[in-house]
Amino acid sequence: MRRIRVAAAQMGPIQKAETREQVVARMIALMDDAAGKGADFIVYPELALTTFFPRWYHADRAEADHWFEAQMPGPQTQPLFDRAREHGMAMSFGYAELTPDGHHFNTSILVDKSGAIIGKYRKIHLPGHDEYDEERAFQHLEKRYFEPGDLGFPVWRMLGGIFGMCICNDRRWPETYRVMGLQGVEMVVLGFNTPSVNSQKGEEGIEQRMFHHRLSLQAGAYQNATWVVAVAKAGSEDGHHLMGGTMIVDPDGFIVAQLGHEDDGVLVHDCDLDATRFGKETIFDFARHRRIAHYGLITGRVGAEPPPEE
Ligand code: CDT
Repeated sequence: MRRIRVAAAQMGPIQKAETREQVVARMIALMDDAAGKGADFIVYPELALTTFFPRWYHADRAEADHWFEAQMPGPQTQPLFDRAREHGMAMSFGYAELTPDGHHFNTSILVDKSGAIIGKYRKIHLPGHDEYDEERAFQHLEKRYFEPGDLGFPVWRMLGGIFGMCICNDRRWPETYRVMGLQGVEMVVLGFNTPSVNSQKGEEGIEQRMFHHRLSLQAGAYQNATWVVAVAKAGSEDGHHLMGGTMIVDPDGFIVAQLGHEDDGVLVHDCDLDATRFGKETIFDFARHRRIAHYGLITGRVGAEPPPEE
């Protein structure tokens, strides 16, 4: 048994006017709660330090730079790292990253229990659009403010296990999990900001969106025999509602814990990393069963190309 006690630290809404100091104080309160419950590892949402700013259009992209972190840890986030080290707790959280040479990424990091950043992931599947779209009920400008990630889907050894990260929309793509699965991942952690209504299809509401969320997580977990920990930023940010749905999925694809509210709160669960073994050694023993000679289109073709009509 290799038991990791994970705390999925859901965050309620972060309003535009909220400062980094206020948000970090909320994150520390969640961490203290998780520490009281004996957690080894705390996972926060995507873009945990700010409101989901890609819903706001700036004609001049540089005006959005104040949402980005040029340093990690920086003066405002250092207290979070300090508290994690005091608790001896590993952590992962998402933020908008501005690199020294001016690149912008939607990033998450993995921090070990000594407070050292041991892993970085930059979101690869960026949803939305890059110009103002008046057809949509609200904007989703991730393609305007971020570049696609350039680090692939690595995994890292930590706490006696193998961990990987992805971010929000990545969870809907089977390739995300499989690339990590091929490196033996035992726990995938991810944060998300998912509007509860489809901006291009008003009748697609929270029920359907929650179904697709669960479907994606459960399939990814089962097909790669890995734990999946998914953490929401939820509730109404300046009138824009994000769904909840913080949950933990086991390597058989079952939801073993979930939060039923949209506020700040921790969901704690003991995850046995050895529970990944059965699936990895039987039905999803990749070395025995995969047939890569037939998978070329997966990496050779981006969009669907149906055969010519007769
Ligand atoms: N943050 C993020 O990736 N959200 C997307 C919304 C998709 S609609 C453009 C998601 O997949 O949940």
